[in-house]
Amino acid sequence: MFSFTSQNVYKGNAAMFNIYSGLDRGNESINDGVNLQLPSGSAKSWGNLDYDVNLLLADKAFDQDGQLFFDIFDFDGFIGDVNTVNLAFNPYFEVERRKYRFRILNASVSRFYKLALANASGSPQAITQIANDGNLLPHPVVLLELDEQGIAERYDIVIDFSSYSIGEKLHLVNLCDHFDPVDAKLTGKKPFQDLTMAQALGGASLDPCVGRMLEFRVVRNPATPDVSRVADTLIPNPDLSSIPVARERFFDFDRDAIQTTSDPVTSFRGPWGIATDGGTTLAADYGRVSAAPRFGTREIWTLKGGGGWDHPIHIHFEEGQVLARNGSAANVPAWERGRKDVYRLRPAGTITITMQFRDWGGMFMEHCHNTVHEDNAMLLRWEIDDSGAPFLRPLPTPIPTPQGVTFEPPTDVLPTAL
Ligand SMILES: [Cu+2]
Repeated sequence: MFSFTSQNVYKGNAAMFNIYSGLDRGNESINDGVNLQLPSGSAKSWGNLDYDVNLLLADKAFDQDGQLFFDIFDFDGFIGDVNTVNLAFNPYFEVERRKYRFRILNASVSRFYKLALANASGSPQAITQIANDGNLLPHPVVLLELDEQGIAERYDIVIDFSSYSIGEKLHLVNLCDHFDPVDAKLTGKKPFQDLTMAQALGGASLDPCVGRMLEFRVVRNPATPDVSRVADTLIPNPDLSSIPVARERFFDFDRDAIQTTSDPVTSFRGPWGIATDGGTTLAADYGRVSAAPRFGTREIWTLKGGGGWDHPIHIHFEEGQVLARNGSAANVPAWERGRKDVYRLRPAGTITITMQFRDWGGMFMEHCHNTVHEDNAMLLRWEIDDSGAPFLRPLPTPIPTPQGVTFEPPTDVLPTAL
């Protein structure tokens, strides 16, 4: 029974967890040649949150009694008509005239966002993107609007409020429109269009979640000078070019999946599924092993999506570097050149990534993070078991119960996992 992620996320069971390192320490005043001094604060030795703020975005819908409304039977996805930030409706945030880091998580069930910063007159303002998913980028990227942000993607940005006046108001604005004019409804299939700032603020969209979604109020000067900075080099990517490519794999994310197993716990029904290396599109069974890269090796994986959809695909355990979109390295934007773990495929798009499978054996998941697609049943299991010692092969499938976990043999091991 693993098909309740969308409902749990929708109810608010989604959270953020900051991770620090020697370079990214959460203290902006320590200048030791290693610490990047990103906006954060200085009171504590690390992990200051004064100027390092998490923003959890999620759309909701309410019924006539003011209760959260959800439709579990729309397998395209669920789109709400009310934005929340950190689960607050119509929020504002008071800022000082200095730099802030915002860590932005799209914690929606099915909605994509596309954020930009507007000043009081509605003009787009500069944003510096410094991280994508779990890693700082090799270099910061200055943008007037962020890319579309799929479900579970994390974008870290720095906004410098020092050039604005006390009393001024700015807004984070959503430019991503999910209203499908053909079906005349909000659709979870994919973003219908991305609007300009003028269109988004001018009410051109029939999507109620397009437009201003977070207000910044510039209220005072900082008590002490802003010593934070955004260096030209953040964290370079690991160079994998000298590691041979052990194998290439191909995953096709599509509809009309079939199911070949019937385990009452591990096997689930579509309509969504994944085809591995040109095989059948299969609905999720986490007892089935679909791929088994060898420990320590590097592989190249290409992920492909169907035409009417956009799927943000989350690969667990190992982060990848994006090599190409639609077959071309030139299609990979600067803000996707760090290490990632959620990859928007875009409609009928492909994305090619490379990963080295380090540190641990074990079983891992790969799934669409449109959580309605994930629940119905766009998910597969892959594992690092090296065909035997020192690992168990295949790894037994854990069966969680309220009384504890038992284990059973896999229901299926695909030829692509041999
Ligand atoms: Cu999907």
